[in-house]
Amino acid sequence: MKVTEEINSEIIEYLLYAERDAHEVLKITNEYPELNIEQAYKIQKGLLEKRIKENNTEKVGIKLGLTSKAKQEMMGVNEPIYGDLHADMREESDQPISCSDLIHPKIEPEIAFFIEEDIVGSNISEDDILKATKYIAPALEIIDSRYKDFKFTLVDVVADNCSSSKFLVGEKTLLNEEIDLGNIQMSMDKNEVTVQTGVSSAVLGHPLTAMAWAANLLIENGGGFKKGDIVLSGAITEAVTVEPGDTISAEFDYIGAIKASFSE
Ligand code: 0L1
Ligand code: MG
Repeated sequence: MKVTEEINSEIIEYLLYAERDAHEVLKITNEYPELNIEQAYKIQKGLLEKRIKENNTEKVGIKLGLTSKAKQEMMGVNEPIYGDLHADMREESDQPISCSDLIHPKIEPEIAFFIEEDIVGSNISEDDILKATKYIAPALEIIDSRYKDFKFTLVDVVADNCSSSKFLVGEKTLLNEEIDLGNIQMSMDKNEVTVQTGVSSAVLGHPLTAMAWAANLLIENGGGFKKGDIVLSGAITEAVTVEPGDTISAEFDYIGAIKASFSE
């Protein structure tokens, strides 16, 4: 299918309006069933450029999605996906997050990587990622698909910046040899009841595997991890629904805990 500039702009406006107005919309593949993944990333790129202008914000990092085998199988794909994080998506633990501008938020525990130098070249390895990362931190990502009932195809979700909505990053820990990155146990509570437990190996076997995969694809697509980027490496467990009044806390081996609370 040929995606004209007009269709591109129309889809971008449709998805940005859904986010701005906090209302769910029908997935774009209902109207454009032949859209492919390359076209979806092109739509995502245009959407992110427009979002930056409209919200007077800037890119601060990248998030990886669909990094667990379980979620990939559920969607019938064998690759993760990526989207951007903007400064205005970042929240802090000491301020409740208002649900008034969210549609049907869910939260997931992740490990954040702080990139200290541009990652360039080809065949980026897990070791290259390690060398370029100085700190890691516990993180929570709030995803809020703009699509009705949180249901979509791969193409839909890529165009929608991979459901990105908000994120929180906790205190940084200097990456050191004592941290077994592929075996970080995590426990997440909702209102003081444990709702998810998991281990970092749920992220494609090892978060560095997911990071190296993303670095290579990003470079292939003309981007890449840059000095200063915060990268959310993918959910360790299934996402959990949140609503006003909820408090979520997640505790990780080696790197500590992080909390988020939600208000009307
Ligand atoms: O961050 C994520 O893993 C979400 C990716 C998109 C799929 C979803 O919204 O569940
Ligand atoms: Mg995520």
